[in-house]
Amino acid sequence: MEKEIIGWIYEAAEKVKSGLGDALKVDQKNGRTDLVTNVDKEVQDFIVKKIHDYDPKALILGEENGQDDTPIDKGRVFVIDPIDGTLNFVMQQENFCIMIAVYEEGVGQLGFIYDVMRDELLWGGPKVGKVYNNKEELSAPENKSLSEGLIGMNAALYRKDLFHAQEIGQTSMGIRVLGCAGLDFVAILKGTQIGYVSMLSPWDYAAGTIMMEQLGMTVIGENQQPLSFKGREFFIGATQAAMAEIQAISKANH
Ligand code: 2AM
Ligand code: CA
Ligand code: CA
Ligand code: CA
Repeated sequence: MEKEIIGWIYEAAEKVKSGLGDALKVDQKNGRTDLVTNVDKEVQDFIVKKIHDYDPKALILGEENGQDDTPIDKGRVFVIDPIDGTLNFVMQQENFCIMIAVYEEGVGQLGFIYDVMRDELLWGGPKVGKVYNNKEELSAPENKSLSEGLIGMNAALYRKDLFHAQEIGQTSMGIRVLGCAGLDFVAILKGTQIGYVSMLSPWDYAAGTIMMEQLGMTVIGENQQPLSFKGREFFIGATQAAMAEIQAISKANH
């Protein structure tokens, strides 16, 4: 299955790159900074068609095209974020990625995050027992504490100081705001960030979560509960040491 998925991702990436050369059709979703383009929708449709040619019974949970409320817990579910970092895609023509995850009966089996412009594919999970950066196997990052590393954050969360984001940031070596959830996961998987604190939907965190857990790191959702896979929620993903410190900060301030 993983070979097929990697093939679809590379093919989709070619469409994305040629889409960048054409005039993008950009629409607003919820306000002037929440955008969707024709490429987001076309890439999702393309991947969904490939999935259904491969497995007609597979279910789809995807950000675009009205496929955003499929339950995760029954059957084989493909979770798709066709372009993660759409605002970067429109404004920078880089720093965006394609993400796919596969869940079977609610268990994450495979995650894929493809940084299209850097040609960097992080993929893996329980189905293959490993995580790869292109062809190279990744080893588990060092279990660094919050004060030893950089932490990714959502800008609004930091500015409004929700969930004690500012104290978390000040305890760390510094915050990073990448505008693309997938790239925060890539940084964590490579060991250049110790965590990520944000407000995310299932397609934002599915692939990254599967690979983080494969490498011994942890994630939690709203109210220190497991991720719900329903709608947008508070998200923390971190090394085990940093997660304990972040949770201690949250509890101390309650
Ligand atoms: P997207 O580009 O696929 O929408 C930006 O901070 C990051 O958070 C991107 O990965 C973006 O994914 C994601 N995100 C999740 N919910 C968002 C929202 N309501 N508005 C903007 N970005 C959102
Ligand atoms: Ca979006
Ligand atoms: Ca996204
Ligand atoms: Ca998206």
